[in-house]
Amino acid sequence: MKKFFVVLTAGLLGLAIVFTLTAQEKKAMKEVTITGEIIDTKCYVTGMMGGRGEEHKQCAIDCIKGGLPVGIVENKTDKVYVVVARSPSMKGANEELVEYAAERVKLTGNAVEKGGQKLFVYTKVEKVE
Ligand SMILES: [Cu+2]
Repeated sequence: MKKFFVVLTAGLLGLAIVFTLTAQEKKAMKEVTITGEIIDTKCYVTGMMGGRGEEHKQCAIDCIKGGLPVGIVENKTDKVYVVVARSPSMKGANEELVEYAAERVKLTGNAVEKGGQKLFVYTKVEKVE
């Protein structure tokens, strides 16, 4: 009986959380796929060595390996997202995405915006040929 109440309480709590999500948060939970270039956000915003593209590729590799936040510039909109992995570990996306530095990829996941910060929480990456 005690177990039943624990399960019931957990269920109600879950429902309460679902119903308190704002419309914007619900939209952010929808999985989308975006296409864009993998960048290191520091060089992109400072324009260091051009900040993106083929001429900046080695710099992007070094910066992403070094731990600078990895991002994506969406092709269609030029919006920039800092990219993080959905994985439950505390690891960032740098280790996985460094091989795509300055390349075009498709990222699947959730685009989230809060306090002016755009974040893309991805579950899948594919190279665009
Ligand atoms: Cu760089």
